This record gives sequence, structure tokens and C-alpha cells, in this order.
Amino acid sequence: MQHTKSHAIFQKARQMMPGGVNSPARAFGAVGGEPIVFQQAEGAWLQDVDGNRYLDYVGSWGPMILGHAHPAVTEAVIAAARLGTSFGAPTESENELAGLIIDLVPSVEQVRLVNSGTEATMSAIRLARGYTGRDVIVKFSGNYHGHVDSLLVAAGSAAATLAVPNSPGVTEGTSRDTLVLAYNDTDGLREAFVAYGDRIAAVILEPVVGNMGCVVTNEAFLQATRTLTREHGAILILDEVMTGFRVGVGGAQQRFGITPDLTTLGKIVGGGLPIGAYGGRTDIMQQVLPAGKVFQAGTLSGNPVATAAGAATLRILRDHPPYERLEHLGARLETGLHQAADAAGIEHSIARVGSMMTLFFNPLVVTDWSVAAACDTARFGRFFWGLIDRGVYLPCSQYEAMFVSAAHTESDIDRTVQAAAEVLQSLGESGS
Ligand code: KE4
Repeated sequence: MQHTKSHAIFQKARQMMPGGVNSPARAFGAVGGEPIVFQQAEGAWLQDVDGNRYLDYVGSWGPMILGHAHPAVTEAVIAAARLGTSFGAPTESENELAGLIIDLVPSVEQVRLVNSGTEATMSAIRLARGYTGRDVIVKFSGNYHGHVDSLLVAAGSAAATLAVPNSPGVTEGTSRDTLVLAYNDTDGLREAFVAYGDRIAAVILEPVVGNMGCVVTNEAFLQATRTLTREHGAILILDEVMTGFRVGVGGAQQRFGITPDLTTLGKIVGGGLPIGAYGGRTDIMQQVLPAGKVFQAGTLSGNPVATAAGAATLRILRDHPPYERLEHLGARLETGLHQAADAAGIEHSIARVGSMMTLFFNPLVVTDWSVAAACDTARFGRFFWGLIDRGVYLPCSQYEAMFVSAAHTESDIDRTVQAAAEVLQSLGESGS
């Protein structure tokens, strides 16, 4: 496979944009080499500027659950754009999307539309602090909630000590009110509430982790986040930016039967255009300006083109739910990858919830960051590039989830398993 045009375009990109990208996640830093420059996509397939085609398991990091360029979504975008792309004023299209979110996400009674998942989590945290009058936010290592200053932090020295910044530009003051705990550690969470209970404004977590790679949540832990926050008057925020409309039409909260106080959404809710959202209990959402006093605003929030894409997507997921098909295809892929890795004698584990999954180069089941950190990421990089050469596009990091879309077919899955088997076989034979 040659990437001549891709290389030329990327060289120019590097002169104009830091690292040549507009998000580090797509910079291929974890797998080496240069990012591939894409030109177009349709259904389950991507095509790069050199004409190479790939089966896509990134799906733009989650949004493209229906597949790329779905006709109904594309038509909705074109029709909306013809009427004007943004007014900075209320439109009925916002009612349409807000109504779909409220109907589909069990805990959401009121919602505010924003422009990204980061804006959603940043706003939800500010709202939780404003509603409770408390400062401390609890998050979990290996969970990513966007580039929110107060969440770009690392665990403090001991388990229940407040966090320290893990990015230049994040101040000690900002990180001082964040507590980072181990995911799936119910005892650790209980101890944190003993130590900080009446100072904790909110607990925020991914109800199925996508940002350690896919990590399935211990249901006792998940329920403990609800019990303990309720006992101590703290807000439970489920970050469903990735799981929302992905692991079921009602997200992880419907799949696992847990009712958060606030939910953050992104990715699928915008149908591939920039939308985030946060919502939940009316008494909390009514604290948001102008109904209440917690400030949050945005020039392009709820713009008619993005809301048209999101509403078209959610209507299809509501009226023609693909989840049984996604479960079938996900299970087929999981089984095939297990068999291929076993046949190649490759130590591995796989985590999957519906159509989001990860093949870990780690013999242990990944339950938290301490286990995830032991993955053979170099071997993942070789696996990644071996699949690229065979026309299969995985997320460029061991610590990202891969996604099957409703546009994938059984033969796409079988082709992917075949490609993976060839790569894994060569890795096993070379011991690399
Ligand atoms: P955005 O600001 O990227 O729309 O959403 C932030 C976010 C919040 N919460 C969760 C659970 C998320 O997964 C994300 C963003 N996900 C990453 C990939 N895992 C986005 C990729 C990127 O930043 O380019």
C-alpha cells in the first residue's frame, strides 16, 4: 500500500498545525508512522487520498454508528444548510433534538446542547459544583472526559489524596479539587467518601470505559457510585459521550439500570457533526443560566445543521434500532479475534459491550488502569500496521475502543478476522 499523496499533504499540515493534526488522538503517536489522510467514506469503508480503501473500526471515534454518509443524515444536513447554517437564535430543530434525547435517555428530563463532549463534561461539572455548593470532583484513572482542566490530572501520591496536574497549563489550584481513584474499586470509592464525603460535588465516570480501551464495569461498583453519591448528597454524572446511543438506544444507564443525576453526551448525538449535550434532573438543570445562575453559553450551540444531523441519526436509531445486529456482528468479530490470537499463540484478552470492543495484548482481563498499563503496546503497533496493509483501519492506540457500525456486514467481519489472523500469525512466529 503506498501513501505518497498522504505523506505530501501531511508534511504541509505539520507546517501549519501542531503535529499536523487538530487532535492528538489521530496523530498515530502510539503506533508510530504518519497519520493517513482520508478523502471520503461511505458505509463501513474509508478511502484515503491515495485511493486505498479500508474497513473502518474507528467511526470517527464513535459517532458513525450508522456508517459513513448515511443518505438520510446527508439529506438532512443538505436541507438544513440550504436554509442557513446558523442563526444564533432559537430554532425548532433544537426542540427536535432535545425532544429525542429526553425521550431516549431515561434520566434526562431537561437538556442543554453544546458543541463537544468536552463542553458537556466541563459544564456538567460546573453545574454540579454550583448546585451542591461543593468543590471536590471524583474521577477514575483511565477515564477520559475531554480536555477539561480539572480532569487533566493524575492521581495524588496516595490513594485518597487530591490530584496533581498531568498537563502543562493545568494549575495546582485547578487540580487541588479533583480526586482520582481506581476504576472498579468500590472500597476505594467508599474510603474517599469517608474522607471527603461532605466536600464531594460529583462523581464522574464512563459507565463502560472506552478510553483505556474498552473496560467493562463491575456492576457492584457502578451501583456503588449511585448509592454513595445519594447517601452523601453528591451528584452522579455518567459520561455517556461514547456509550450514549452506542451500547443501546438508552445508553449504558438503560443497559445496566442505573439512574444518574446528570448525563453527558456527544459523538453519536451529533451524527458526525459537532454536538455535545448535558442533561438530567429538572431541579438541577434549572440552575443553568438563564433559568438559574450557573453560567454556560456557546455561539454555535444547537445550530440547525448539526441538530439536523443528530436528529436524523437518533430517529433512525429509535425507529430502526440496529442493536441486535450490532451485537451479532460484535460477537462474531470477538470470537474470530479470540480464535485467531489463540491459533497464533498470542497472549491477549478482549473486552466488548455490544459494538464497542478492544483486543488487548495482555493476558489479563483489563479492569482498571494498573492492568491496562501493562499491555504490550509495541505489539499493538505492529498489529495496527499489519491491518492497515490489509485494508483494515483500527483506532491508532491500544487504549481506544474499536467500533462496529450498522453498515458493516458479516463478510466485512470475516474479512477483518482473516486479516487479523494473518498478522497475529506473523507476530506469533516472529515473537515480535
Ligand atoms: P470531545 O470533546 O472529543 O467531543 O469529547 C470528549 C470525550 C468525553 N467523554 C468521553 C467518554 C470521550 O471518549 C471523549 C472523547 N473521546 C476521544 C476518543 N476516545 C476523542 C478523540 C479525540 O479527542 O480526537
